[in-house]
Amino acid sequence: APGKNYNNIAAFHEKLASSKRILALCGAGLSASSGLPTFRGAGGLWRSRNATDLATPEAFEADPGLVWLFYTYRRHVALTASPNPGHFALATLAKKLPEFLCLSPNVDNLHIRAAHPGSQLRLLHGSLYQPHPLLDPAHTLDPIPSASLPTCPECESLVRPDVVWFGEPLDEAMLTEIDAWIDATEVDLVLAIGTSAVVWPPAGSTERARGKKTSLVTVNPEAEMPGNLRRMRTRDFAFAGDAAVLLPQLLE
Ligand code: BJW
Repeated sequence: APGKNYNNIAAFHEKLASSKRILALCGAGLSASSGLPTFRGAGGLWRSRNATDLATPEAFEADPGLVWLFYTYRRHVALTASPNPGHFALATLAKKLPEFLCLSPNVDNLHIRAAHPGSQLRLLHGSLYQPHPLLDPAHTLDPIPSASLPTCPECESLVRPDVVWFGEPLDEAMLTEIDAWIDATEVDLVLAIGTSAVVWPPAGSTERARGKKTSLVTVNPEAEMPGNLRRMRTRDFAFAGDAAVLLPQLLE
């Protein structure tokens, strides 16, 4: 059950001030305030299709053109968006605290555009801006008329975005390194920001980092949902609202 100070900013500031090792897991909700749709809940539809259904190898196999359009749309929306005060607050915390590690499955590049130090950021699900397989500039790409999409000159498979789709493995070395970081010394604070925390392995990292003295802090408009409150321990925090508004207050 939550303690009586579970949504008290002053109590959180006290915990933050004494925290040396902090792990954050961000989610699509962090970028929601920048105008980027989330995957689940309102805004999870693109042209009447579920965003989570399109982010699969099966969808790419069945209709590569549709999936290309979806990612072209996503790149466009991400490029016209800007990092919000939540991204900047996390970047500022990273510069102040060398042992702050931020895990983000967001592929929109907004952490990088907020100048979050790369050594304190792990992009779990890749990037919207990276083609895969990597294209050697020496090779020419197939043109993209309506009927044909680019393929790899080496292996002839369709070029696809270098993001991790459902059922695909995350970078093994990255996961090993994140686990080692978590296991090295107990993490004081785990921030779960704008994430439904249902997708593994990202959700597993927050669980793994929850030691005996660790406080888990949820920042989400749905932070006070009964299920979340039930799972809370007395030293945990839950702040209900917009990450772009709350993070600058919480991390100041
Ligand atoms: C705000 C806000 C505001 C709104 N402020 N908050 C059963 C059990 C356990 C695991 C599995 C299982 N069945 C299958 C799996 C594995 C699967 C999985 O986890 N599935 C679950 C859905 C059950 N995982 C995988 O497949 C992963 N790979 C893997 O496990 O590989 C194993 C393997 C090993 C060896 C060989 C082969 C395989 C890969 C997962 C990849 C997910 N990819 C996507 C797409 C990435 C590319 C792209 O962006 O297009 O990642 S799917 C999508 O979901 C995206 C997100 O990163 C991810 C997580 O979503 P997130 O970030 O939590 O967002 P939402 O939309 O869910 O939530 C938004 C939240 O924000 C909400 O809570 C709002 O309330 C809140 N919010 N506005 C703050 N202003």
